[in-house]
Amino acid sequence: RPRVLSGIQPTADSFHLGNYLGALREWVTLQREFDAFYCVVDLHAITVAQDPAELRRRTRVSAAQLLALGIDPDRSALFVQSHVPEHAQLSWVLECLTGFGEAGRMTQFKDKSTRQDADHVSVGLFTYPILQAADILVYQANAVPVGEDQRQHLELTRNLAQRFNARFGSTFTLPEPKIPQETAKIFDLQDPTAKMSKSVPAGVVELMEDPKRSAKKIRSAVTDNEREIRYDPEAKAGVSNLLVIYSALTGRAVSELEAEYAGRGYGDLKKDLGEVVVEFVTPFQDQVRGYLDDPAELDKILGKGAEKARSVAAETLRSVYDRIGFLPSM
Ligand code: AQP
Repeated sequence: RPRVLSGIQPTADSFHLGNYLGALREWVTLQREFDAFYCVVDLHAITVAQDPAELRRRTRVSAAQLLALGIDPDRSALFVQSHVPEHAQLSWVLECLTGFGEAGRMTQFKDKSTRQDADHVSVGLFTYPILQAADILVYQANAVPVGEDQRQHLELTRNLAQRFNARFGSTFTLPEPKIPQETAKIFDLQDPTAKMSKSVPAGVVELMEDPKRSAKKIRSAVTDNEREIRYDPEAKAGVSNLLVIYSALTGRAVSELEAEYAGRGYGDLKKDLGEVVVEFVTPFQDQVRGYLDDPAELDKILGKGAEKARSVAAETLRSVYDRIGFLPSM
């Protein structure tokens, strides 16, 4: 079966609606057709400072959320990145194939590094996309479900795979990004021209927050001075973002929603979408709490996932080490 890999950082108490609609929803769907490897990327998390106890807690919270969203650990390998050392080992090899200028062109690094002063920006943040390439290539993944913001990193991954293959012989599968069409980029509710992002948490709907708070955030979403409920991302970014979220959570077409809300006010749309979100997150949160009530079981699931992942990753690393000329260890 073809393989799929994706990861998410354990850097918040909750995933947000952008993570879910841009990527995680697709993770759940793809596990039916693909041999899936899904990880909580704690190595990526430490590219910015983390409190150790918080990181450990959030790693479990992240895994619990993935299970509650429908990742089936009997089907997919669900694991923690640091439990599979081959990610970091392959990353080093790929770093040695990456040009400094090439890494410097990554726009996410540029965006994130300009938010802090230079002494607080780690070298790890700079090499983050190379570790991400290793995450993907070590499983020979065919597909990578991610949001639009990851497109450039996927391109780097493909370039590194091609470069390695050209220099050392065909070794890596070239992965394709799987970026959803409608929900590739969910926007911030307070600034609908910016990506919904936990780093700038003005208008972010968190899946684990009090559902009443989410509904309130949606009711106070920034829209525009017109009255018409119409999908037009250029002229009506706020309303269009709400329609996309509504459509994705209910499975109803945007055109159907436009027709239903024709002649009605933004207040109606926001109130109804708030209810849709509450209905979605309430049972989800109950399930997450259920998984967190039994951390030993959760750790067991993650242990099993890591074992499965490691058997695949170790094989790739062995062949990489051999091709680059490392002496086999006896
Ligand atoms: N707003 C978004 N719309 C669509 N997809 C999104 N993703 C993130 N934000 C949006 C996708 O979520 C997945 C997990 O990404 P991550 O581990 O990089 O998560 P993150 O970086 O912690 O999430 P943020 O909020 O984007 O944090 P910052 O701002 O710190 O980078 C990825 O597939 C991503 O595309």
